Amino acid sequence: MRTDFSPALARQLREAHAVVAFSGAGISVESGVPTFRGADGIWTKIKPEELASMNAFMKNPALVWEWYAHRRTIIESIEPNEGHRALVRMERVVPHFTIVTQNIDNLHRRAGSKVIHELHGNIERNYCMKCGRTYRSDFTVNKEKMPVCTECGGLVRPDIVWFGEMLPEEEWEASVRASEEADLFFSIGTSAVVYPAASLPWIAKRAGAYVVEINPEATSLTKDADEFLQGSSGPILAALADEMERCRREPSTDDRQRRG
Ligand code: BV8
Ligand code: ZN
Repeated sequence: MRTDFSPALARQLREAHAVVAFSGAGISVESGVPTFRGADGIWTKIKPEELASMNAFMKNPALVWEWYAHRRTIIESIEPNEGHRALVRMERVVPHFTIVTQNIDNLHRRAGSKVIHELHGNIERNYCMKCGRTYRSDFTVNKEKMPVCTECGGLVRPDIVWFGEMLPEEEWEASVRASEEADLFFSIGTSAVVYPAASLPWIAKRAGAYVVEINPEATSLTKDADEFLQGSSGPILAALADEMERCRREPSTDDRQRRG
């Protein structure tokens, strides 16, 4: 188990009152979900605008649905990994713990995290573009025709934020607020290139948070992070959670002195 944390990080693990875990596709790699921009990433095979955009959906909805159905089958067949579970453990011992995820794979929720802001939507949800009625992911799609709403005949689309689309306002504002109030901000498994989500680590840093990046590779954030823990997120998050649980269970030395 890794315990060689810097004194600054060890102090944060012991004392941080408000913590944000900002996650990207990398946290789900150990569960078997491909990333977007990595060596075998999704975007290496197809261009995002061909499938993850409103134009693509209007041009060929069945193709876009099939692509999401394909990703959904991958996601439904896998489990959260030790990284997702480590964040659940942290949430239990930190007074204010917020997950802000760019992922649409629902794995944080399935792992048991409670406070989650989904900036780019969730592959389990779909909605009617006309009346807003929501449909679960088992909503069957008539491949010949556009998927339509049983209530009003409107188009039904995945509840996912495509390029050029606004992020859900409440989720975005809550994420900015949590980042501004964070003592400790983890950026986990994200290339930090998709805006506005990617601006959150800098928002946190400007507001005084200790920013820790967890990634096997350096990213555009690495030079500005307070710490860069290089490696796969699962084992690193598990070791951080171990340390957090250990030092928050035992009273710290100054607690003992205070208690006399
Ligand atoms: C918007 C849903 C306002 C689809 C996604 C020029 C400059 C700046 C911005 C822009 C620009 N041109 C356009 C924009 C805006 C655009 C944008 O940022 N484009 C980028 C690409 C330049 N943003 C938008 O359009 C956003 N909306 O701006 O609205 C607006 C509105 C109207 C008009 C104008 C403006 C909407 C963005 C949401 C797009 N939707 N996904 C789908 O998933 O099907 S984006 C997609 O990228 C996913 O959501 C993903 O979450 C997100 C970020 O990717 P990552 O999660 O970081 O994944 P990635 O593969 O990149 O990286 C994985 C990382 O994991 C790597 O670093 C790797 O090293 C690491 N890793 C690998 N293994 C492991 C690991 N880490 C840990 N452990 C491991 N084992
Ligand atoms: Zn409808």
